Amino acid sequence: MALLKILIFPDQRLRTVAEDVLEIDDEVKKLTSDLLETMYKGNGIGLSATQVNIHKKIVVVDVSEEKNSPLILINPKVEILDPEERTYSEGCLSVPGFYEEVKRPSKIKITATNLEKKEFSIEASDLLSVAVQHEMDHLEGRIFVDFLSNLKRQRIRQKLIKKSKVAV
Ligand code: QAP
Ligand code: CO
Repeated sequence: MALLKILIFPDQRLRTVAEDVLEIDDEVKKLTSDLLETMYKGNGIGLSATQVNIHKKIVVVDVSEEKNSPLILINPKVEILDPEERTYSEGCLSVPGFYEEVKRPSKIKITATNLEKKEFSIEASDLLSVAVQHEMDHLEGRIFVDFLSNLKRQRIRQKLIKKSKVAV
């Protein structure tokens, strides 16, 4: 297992569109395990491969209280079951220290492949639905700050740029 370095907004590499995983091999298995370790270490509930500069369609999510229910989604696809939007305060390990309200469809159906190469589908609402939509956005190069006003996004951008200059 290894901790991975997370790209911080406005790093342009977060805008890369991920490619399909063609084969679930040892490299993919190692990556999912490293993603989970990195997510748990950062007290996150979701992390995408994009955020660690690996541009493959892999996300991990764990919305359980005990942090013992990892969900691994390879080549995930989403279908909206209830388009009525719900507002949730979202954060992101790539946007540390900022939480803002985002509206998304409330209920979705996710179809993905697991590490056993089996396709599976689950229905999600509430936090799981938000987390999966947020993580799948990363695979398309989208970040939750894209849903905010230009002013809010620019403020977050400037603050994170300043912080990265003093931190290193
Ligand atoms: C996406 O985000 C998410 O700012 C996952 O200082 C978040 O795990 C979906 C985190 C909320 C739905 C609701 C953020 C950790 C973790 C921070 C995360 C921070 C430390 C964010
Ligand atoms: Co995120």
